[in-house]
Amino acid sequence: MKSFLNVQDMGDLRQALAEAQEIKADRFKYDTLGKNKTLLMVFFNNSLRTRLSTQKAAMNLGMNVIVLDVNAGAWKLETERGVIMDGDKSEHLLEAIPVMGCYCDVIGIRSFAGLTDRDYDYAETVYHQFLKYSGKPVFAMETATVHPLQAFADLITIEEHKKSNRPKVVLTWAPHPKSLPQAVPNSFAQWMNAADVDFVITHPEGYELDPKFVGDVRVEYDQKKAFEGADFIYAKNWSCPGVTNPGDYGKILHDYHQMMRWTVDAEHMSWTNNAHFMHCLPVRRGMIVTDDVIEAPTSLVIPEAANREISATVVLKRILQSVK
Ligand code: AN0
Ligand code: CP
Repeated sequence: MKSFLNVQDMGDLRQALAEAQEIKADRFKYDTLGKNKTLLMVFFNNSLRTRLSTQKAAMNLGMNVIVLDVNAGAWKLETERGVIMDGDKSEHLLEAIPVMGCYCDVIGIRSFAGLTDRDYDYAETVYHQFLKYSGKPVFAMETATVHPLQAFADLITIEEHKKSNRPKVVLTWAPHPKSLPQAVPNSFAQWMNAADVDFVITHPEGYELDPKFVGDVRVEYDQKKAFEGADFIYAKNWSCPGVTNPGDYGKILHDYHQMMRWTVDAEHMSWTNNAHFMHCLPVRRGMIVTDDVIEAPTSLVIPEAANREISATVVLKRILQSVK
């Protein structure tokens, strides 16, 4: 595997889940695979889970790890080509990337969405520049539009907790005071579409996700109807994807106080089939979900985070096997 961005890069999901199970049974099974190989993790944004779980995964495989926080200690980077660099940016990404490639064997990138230029974000411009100019295999640690390590960990978690062969999984929008990317819901939808689940999405009108990720999945604007019979509730906020109105890209469409009826509380959970609650974290309590729901025994937020180590170990193992 030379690039990990979409579910297709993973191939057969049954096989991927089998590898996840193998790693979970013995996470050090491939502890010499990464000997003398270096992972460089490049962060353009904050992170707790991705930073720790991906580093742990690399250590499981015997790799060395370098972490670069671009906004804390590196030169300020220009990302656009063709600009006259007379501002506050000292270095261009087009030199920085091949330089980074000199010091490592694999690169993980958290590039995040700018949420101002839809075309720039949805073209995954920064990720593809790394792929093109680093000369190394590259994987997404949440890019502008996708977060596949999260979606893979979520799929592993659903597989471990499902009570029927084809559980009902509901992705629900929930309120948040700041504009957030669509990367998590995009990847979650893409991976659920490829998995053997009954998948439904619910959100207020205007937050339609890009068809490239959701395909023809059922969108139910009535949150209560969507929740009926659900086995898993996956909550997440996202800003306007700008599918029907590109001018609204990255915006919050309504005053969030008006949207608080979308917060997942005990009444919402009572509409379901005693569903598990899921969220990728970090989560704002009282906005996305109430304390009682996230603290309930049916909440899977910590197992999901724990499975980030497993998903990252499988992905890095695949990458190392392909560069050997
Ligand atoms: C980020 C997001 O919504 O994409 C990271 C989630 C993994 N969340 C925040 O910035 C709060
Ligand atoms: N879920 C997740 O990716 O969290 P971080 O942003 O803390 O890495």
